[in-house]
Amino acid sequence: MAAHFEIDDSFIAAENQKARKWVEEDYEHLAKKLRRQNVDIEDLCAKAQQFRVAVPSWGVGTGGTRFARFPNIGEPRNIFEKLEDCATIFKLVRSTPAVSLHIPWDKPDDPKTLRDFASARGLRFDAMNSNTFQDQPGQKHSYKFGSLTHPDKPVRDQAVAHNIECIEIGKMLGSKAHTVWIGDGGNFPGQQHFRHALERYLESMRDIYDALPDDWRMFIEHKFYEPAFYSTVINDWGTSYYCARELGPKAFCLVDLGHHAPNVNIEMIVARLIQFGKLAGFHFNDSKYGDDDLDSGSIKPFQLFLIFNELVDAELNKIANFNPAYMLDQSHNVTDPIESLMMSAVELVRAYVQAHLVDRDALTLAQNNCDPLLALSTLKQAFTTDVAPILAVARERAGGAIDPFSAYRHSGYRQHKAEERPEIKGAAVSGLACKL
Ligand code: LRH
Ligand code: MN
Repeated sequence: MAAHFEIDDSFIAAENQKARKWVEEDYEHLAKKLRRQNVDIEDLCAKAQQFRVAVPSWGVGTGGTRFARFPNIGEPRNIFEKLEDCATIFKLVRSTPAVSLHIPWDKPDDPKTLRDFASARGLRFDAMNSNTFQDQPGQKHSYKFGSLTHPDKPVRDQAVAHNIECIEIGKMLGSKAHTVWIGDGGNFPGQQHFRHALERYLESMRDIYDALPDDWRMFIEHKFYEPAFYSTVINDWGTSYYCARELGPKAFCLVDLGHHAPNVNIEMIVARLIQFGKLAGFHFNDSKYGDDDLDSGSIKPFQLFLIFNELVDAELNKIANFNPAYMLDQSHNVTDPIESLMMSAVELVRAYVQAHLVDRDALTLAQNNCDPLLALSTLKQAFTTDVAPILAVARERAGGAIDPFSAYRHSGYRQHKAEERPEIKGAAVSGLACKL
């Protein structure tokens, strides 16, 4: 395999040299400010260094819409090149050592070779994702009218077998979780029998659940619409929660931020799932209207903070069964996917550290004294604290870049990849030609 350009540690060290002076000044200034609030900046820096979020293999290729996809230069053409790009993100931001794969888009010819390629770059594999929302070439039964809930048993059996195959591949890759999102639903009133469709879903999911190794978890991902435009079988957290309860202790509810109607109080759904011990974790992204899959924190940063406020409250109170898996699930139609995924990972660490800045005693007091504005301003004080120096120092101490954005651009990585990865005319990278 021809030499592949990689950003090396000496380049990152040189880039950090340019930025060190300002970051140390800002860090010292913030440390003084936080000391007045009896907060030790070093505790927050350690929290930032511990934060982990998985990147989606399908996120490093350029996404599109049903209208068009505008390929970028140096697009990854296979799972190995996708992992190269994931490794570059990890090298610069240090909080993304895990990659979430989608099958069959990333189906490896030899799982061991893929696992070794990943671990040689410090990467491991997070939750697996099945795909019964597209028909594959040569597939016996179409998923046009559904998969795990299809009226015809042979179609459901085919979909169950595919999910079990994903779990088998995941076992060889070291994954410990399996995410099931299905687009099953109807476009017209009367098309589906709502109760029977859900019964068929549970029947199929029980077969998949039984194939899970003891130390695995199953993540049920709900979505209020699309690709079905009238009814969706697993449309909201309530239905997901009922199914997770029905299936058993290894089943949990995954919250994709874009899978809710505009203005739904997602942080409250998170608090419920935490309280019920069924929070699987997240597909982080942002949106203004539908499942827009925009960069995390780019549209509603305060909502992202409020979600992490619930997560940190649970973490500090050692809530039972609280072990959320954090993943990004985005589509990058007009940006360099590596830049978007880096910046999104940074936004998650920012929200997490700010949530750790909340004065929880003051908040509890305000809540118990029915003092709404004191409660809100206690949250806002944390949300409006610029923790960028902490995030930068945490990255640097972990061997990453103080300023990953400029370091990446200065590296010319994308241009190098354009030379190494001549575009295959008309070939779309396996994944979502248009991100649903
Ligand atoms: C569905 C979804 C799901 C993935 C797909 C790529 O909208 O969020 O998580 O399987 O995107
Ligand atoms: Mn998702």
